[in-house]
Amino acid sequence: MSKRITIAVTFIAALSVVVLCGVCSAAQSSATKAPARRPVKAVPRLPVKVAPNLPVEAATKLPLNLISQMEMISIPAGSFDMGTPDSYTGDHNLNQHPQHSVTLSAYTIGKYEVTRGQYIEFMEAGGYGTKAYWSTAGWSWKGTRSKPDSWIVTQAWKEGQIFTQTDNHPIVGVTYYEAEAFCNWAGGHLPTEAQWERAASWTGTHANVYPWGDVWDAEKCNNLDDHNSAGGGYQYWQTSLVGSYPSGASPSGCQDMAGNVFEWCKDWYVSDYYSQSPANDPQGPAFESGSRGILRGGSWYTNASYFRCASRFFCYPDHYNYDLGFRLVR
Ligand SMILES: [Ca+2]
Repeated sequence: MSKRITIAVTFIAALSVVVLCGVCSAAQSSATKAPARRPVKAVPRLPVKVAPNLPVEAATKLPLNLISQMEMISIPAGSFDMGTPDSYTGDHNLNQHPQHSVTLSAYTIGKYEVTRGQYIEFMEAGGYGTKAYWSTAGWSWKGTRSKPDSWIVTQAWKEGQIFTQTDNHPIVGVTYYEAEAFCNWAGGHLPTEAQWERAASWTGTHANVYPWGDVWDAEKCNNLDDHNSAGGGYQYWQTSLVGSYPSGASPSGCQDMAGNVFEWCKDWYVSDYYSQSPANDPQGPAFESGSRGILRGGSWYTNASYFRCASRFFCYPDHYNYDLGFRLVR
């Protein structure tokens, strides 16, 4: 692209206030800082490790930096098993019961997480500043912002631990509201939880525990324990170029459903929703003041316990983080 917004600011000072947490301790601007909230989920305490500052990689692996080139996967109408069986008693199994059958209308979902290049296109087209693309709550939150607070090229998540984002890395540092506005501009919406989980897990007859199958394999996604130098996972503790783990694709062909970045879903979180949700095209509970958005899939910052397709996490919609992005549904 000939016209590009280039922001190459080392952001260590600004982000040094970020609480180290892979789920819900996102940086929050002082302008919108809310009263202190308890972390939603505890995360493992990580050992101190200094990562090398990678050179900017040539973003030529996949032509993903234009919205017109976004690859969408067609998901046919049908039913699938959503949630976690009662027999499962492992990590992060709360609020995923009962496992239940859900019927969805046909839809398409991004093969990859939305990239930084695609988000730049949205901004350059004027979408970020157009009220029509924002929810009422989102527009109110946006205020005078002209760009996300932390989508910069150089992500510094701890002093000495820095990684670099190219146009073909997933966008990070965007709130639920900013992800929602992008999707509206792109003619779609964030995945509902059901759409996300169906695309991540369903083989046609069986809900995989992980996108690729039922057995954890750290080399099939970008997570704390993988050693895939192509993806840049373990070596550098950073996002990877989208699509760097093709062997970890879901049965429907979506990539990085597990790992790389957590993904915002459209639904708002209520703990017992699965016991009352409609059987057809569930859209989640209604938004209320204090509602939290759903996150799915784990990230480069989390370990094995976060990657089951049925696992649910949640976070306030004005949070953003260096391991939090999203995917488009139309
Ligand atoms: Ca992901």
